[in-house]
Amino acid sequence: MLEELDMAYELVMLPFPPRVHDRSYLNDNPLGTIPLMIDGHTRMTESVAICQYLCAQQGSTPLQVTADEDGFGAYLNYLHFGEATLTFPQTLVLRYAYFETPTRRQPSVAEDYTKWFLARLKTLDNVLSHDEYICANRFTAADISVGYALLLGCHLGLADRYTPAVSAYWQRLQNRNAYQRALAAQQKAAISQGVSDVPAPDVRPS
Ligand SMILES: N[C@@H](CCC(=O)N[C@@H](CS)C(=O)NCC(=O)O)C(=O)O
Repeated sequence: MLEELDMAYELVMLPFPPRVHDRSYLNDNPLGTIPLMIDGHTRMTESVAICQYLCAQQGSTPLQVTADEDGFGAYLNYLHFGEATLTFPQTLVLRYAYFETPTRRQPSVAEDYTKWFLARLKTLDNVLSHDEYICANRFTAADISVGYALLLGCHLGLADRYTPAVSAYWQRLQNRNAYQRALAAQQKAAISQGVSDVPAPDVRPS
């Protein structure tokens, strides 16, 4: 979002999950979750709210859809669909396929919620088989929200189970210059701060 908006920022990387590997982070964010965005006195931990906040900081940006536009309802819906509906089943896959200790892993739970995630993704097909972006006929913060879930799906090894329309959409999102810059910024920050930019597979959040 920051790269798309061309806003200056400092990126601090943390070992994942910080609640286990960097407990001093709990002083900044008692939830222990990432992301945490700090802007002056403002502290925010909800990704979609951060996107909305950054849009508002810009005043006017095509990345948000305003109430007087046709796609306003779809924009709000998909903005929240990404974080609320798509990443929820993914967190169960992450936990029960990767983060739990081997004896507590639940392959059947992981597979059930994988299927659930993939079924929810299919609902995007109706739009993406004829539109390039998820709403308003242009790239918006809603694509960033849905795109994050597709990125996480890749880390979970699910990309080859995306439908052709979703795969093509995900490729379009990855081709964006801002996305490429964000990945490069993450890698540079990880190297200079001595933190891996890929979550360790065998840690266990409580
Ligand atoms: N609703 C939050 C979710 C934040 C969240 O749960 N982040 C996960 C990573 S995607 C996390 O930090 N988990 C580590 C933990 O719970 O200790 C958002 O909008 O970003």
